[in-house]
Amino acid sequence: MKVYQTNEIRNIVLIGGTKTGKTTLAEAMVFEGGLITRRGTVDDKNTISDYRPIELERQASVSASLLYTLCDNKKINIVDAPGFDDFIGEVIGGLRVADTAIMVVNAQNGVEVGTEITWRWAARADKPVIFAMNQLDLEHANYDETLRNLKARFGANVTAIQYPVNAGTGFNSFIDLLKMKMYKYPAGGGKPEISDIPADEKDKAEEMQATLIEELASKDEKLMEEFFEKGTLSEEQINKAMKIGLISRSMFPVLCIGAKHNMGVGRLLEFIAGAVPAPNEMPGAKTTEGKQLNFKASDPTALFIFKTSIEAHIGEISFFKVYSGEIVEAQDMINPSRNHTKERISQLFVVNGKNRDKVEKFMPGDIGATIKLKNVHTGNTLNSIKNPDDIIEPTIYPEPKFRVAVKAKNAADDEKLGAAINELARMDPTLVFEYSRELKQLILQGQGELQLNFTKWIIENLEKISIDYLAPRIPYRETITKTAKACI
Ligand SMILES: Nc1nc2c(ncn2[C@@H]2O[C@H](COP(=O)(O)OP(=O)(O)OP(=O)(O)O)[C@@H](O)[C@H]2O)c(=O)[nH]1
Ligand SMILES: [Mg+2]
Repeated sequence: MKVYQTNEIRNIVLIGGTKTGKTTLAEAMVFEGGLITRRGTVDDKNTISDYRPIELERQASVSASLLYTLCDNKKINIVDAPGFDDFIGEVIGGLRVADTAIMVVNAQNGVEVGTEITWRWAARADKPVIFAMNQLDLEHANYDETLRNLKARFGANVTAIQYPVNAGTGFNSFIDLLKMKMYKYPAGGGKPEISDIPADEKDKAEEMQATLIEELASKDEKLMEEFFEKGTLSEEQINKAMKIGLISRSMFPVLCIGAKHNMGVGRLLEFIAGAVPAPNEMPGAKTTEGKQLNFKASDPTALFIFKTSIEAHIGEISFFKVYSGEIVEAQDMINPSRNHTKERISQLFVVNGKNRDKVEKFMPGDIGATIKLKNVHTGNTLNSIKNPDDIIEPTIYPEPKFRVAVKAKNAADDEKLGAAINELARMDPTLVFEYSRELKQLILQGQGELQLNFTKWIIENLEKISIDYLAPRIPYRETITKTAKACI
């Protein structure tokens, strides 16, 4: 595979409420880029992103997947995050390394609890947000109402750059206000027919475009001058202004999608390739000592491990983003957070959900994976030997909300269970594990019941230890309930 340079890389994370179509959209993006020849569906349990048995059983994502696609000579790395709030740690990890969040919204339901929660995390991470209004083919899909809803919740900077001509059953066309063209998709989706805007949509499209272009021009003084002179902006100028608006979070564009039928997906990719920031157009990482890492290829290498998972037949996989320098196979690295442990990067992979391909090198800003590291926790920094001490600022995760006591079914497994849970907690920072001397129980805490069920599934299926979850014991403490007089 070609080695992509920093300016040829785009990093996005798909976030939003449950079942808004993030995984379906990810599959369509990878398909559009020609990296898979058949589009799987969540309903047929054959997407490349939702592949863990528990995801197939529940038909929902429980763990973020890394994928990538190609468009206009750009490599677009995609983190497909789960929508369920229990897995918010996966959203936070994804937001940490992505340069832009794609907020997927169900056009029938509008803003949902998950939309609000993930919006807040995107704002906290100070990342650009693009709205992908999906499921426009649902019977009660209502674009105008959902757009009003988005503006009411997230501000007037939420701006339509496309609108559907026929939302609801039979949806197949939208008007693109940047291209001033109509995109019409064949039944079953695929390549659109791109044509002039029909006469009965012209007035509406022109009015919406005028507002949009004026708003874009306001992002940059020079563009504003040019806009007043010529009355319009070129595509290149539009992309430049859009990028300024995205980075400063003063423009949140809304695009039209029908992910299930692959409608609008190719155009979304083109928009990402042209208008969203490359990694080095966003602030780099800061170290705990205040040093700035700036995605320079000639600097010493620094990798940030944003996710660790255990995969059947492979073991532990570490997912990283390169914040400075280059990383090549067989490179020796140092982990300053684990007593300066030495780690050898034996193999490097580009990952597309359940598929992996070996590569020799990653440039700064890129996201990839490696295996067989000895002692690396999620959130650790791996440095080249030239800069062994830099620690990239850690990600802040929420406090646990839910707790259970854990017991091995077979007492002989107790020690193995302790080791396994410790390992899981170091991979997932939202899991907290302790032995309570007071309760004499192993206590596991997390974000919710579903997350702890997923943890149980890993312990039983991948670690091969049968366990029970019990209610934590109530601590017995003597309480003074009435006053008494003592005779001295
Ligand atoms: N009609 C219609 N259904 C869709 C569309 N996109 C997704 N779906 C369906 O919506 C359901 C949820 O899709 P997913 O892709 O799993 O949604 P998700 O956001 O990844 O879900 P979680 O990861 O569990 O939060 C599935 O049954 C999809 O087939 C769409 O554009 N139109
Ligand atoms: Mg999903």
